[in-house]
Amino acid sequence: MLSPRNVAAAIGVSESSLKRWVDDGLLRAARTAGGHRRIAVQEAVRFVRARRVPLARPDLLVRGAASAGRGGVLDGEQLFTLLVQDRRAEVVSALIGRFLAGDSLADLCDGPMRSALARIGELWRHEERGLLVEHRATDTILQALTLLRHLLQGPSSAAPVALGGAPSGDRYFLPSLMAAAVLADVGYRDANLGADVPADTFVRAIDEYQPALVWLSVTAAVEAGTVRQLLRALVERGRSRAVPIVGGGRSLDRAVTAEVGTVHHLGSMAELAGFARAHLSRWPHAESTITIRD
Ligand code: B12
Repeated sequence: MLSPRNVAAAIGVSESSLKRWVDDGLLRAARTAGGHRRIAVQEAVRFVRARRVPLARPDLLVRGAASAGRGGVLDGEQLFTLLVQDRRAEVVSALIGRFLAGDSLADLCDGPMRSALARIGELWRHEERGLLVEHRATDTILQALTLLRHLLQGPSSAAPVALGGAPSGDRYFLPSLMAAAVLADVGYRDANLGADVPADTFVRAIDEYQPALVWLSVTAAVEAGTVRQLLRALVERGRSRAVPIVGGGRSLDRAVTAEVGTVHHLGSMAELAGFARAHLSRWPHAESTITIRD
């Protein structure tokens, strides 16, 4: 929880202006036992993003978020350089800076993160250090995504659940983590099962979480039969409650999703966000309005 003075200094306005925004209901605050206003970091972040408020001192708002918070550009090329040079703190602060400047999580994933990782994925062919860089970069992106997720406003306990992961044999955990973060940004309670999920665990999780949406991300070259079987099991499990199954990832085969049918095969995090937002807008009446191809 932050004091009005801290939030005011982060934004670069006077404390009295900030207190007025609170009193006018623009910024939600709690009161301490002594009657002092306290603002949750997530609420301050929501306010800054929604109103596109330029930040004077983002580091006061989020530890580690530095000058990039003013909205400097971050393209795949710059992120690639920072990752190769293992400049972790700068990667994290640059990504958080873009997020605070109003970029959606989906834009960050499909943009700089995807393109920097694609270039890093080519290094091992030419350089001995390539694999080392790949492992380090994966961990750095993981740290940034984890921090970004903490900055999102937690969904209400009534929010629908989105559940997903990667199939057995697929050890890539970033794509599924990205999907989870993007869906949390849209307003779902995300239940990320992560990488390498056995099919029966996936099905059990559907029974347990009763999700409103299920995603499957396939990055490793998993056997088509494994993916087909898993998708069939997910479709079958979700059918009674008309739960949409959304598939994506570089190795998800269009022929397989077409064969299984009723799977929404999408190509990016932005498409996932768009689909999920439309689905959420129909919630809690989604059951009667979602049509599933058979
Ligand atoms: C990090 C990485 C690794 C890490 C994985 C760490 C981990 N546990 O996650 C390590 C070092 C272990 C690794 C190992 C290997 N890797 Co590797 N790896 C990568 C790398 C650099 C990034 C992968 C990643 O996380 N990308 C981030 C994701 C989010 O980006 P994306 O896949 O493009 O996903 C986008 C869309 O597909 C979509 N999307 C993804 N999921 C979903 C889900 C839904 C529902 C929706 C709607 C959309 C969606 O949105 C995303 C964002 O825009 C890629 C390069 C690349 N281009 O991605 C290579 C890459 C995947 N690896 C490759 C290879 C060859 C290997 C190795 C065999 C050899 C090697 N290079 O070391 C081993 C074997 C791994 C194995 N057992 O399968 C190849 C795959 C080639 C192929 N077609 O099979 C790639 C493409 C590199 C290359 N160009 O050669 N790798």
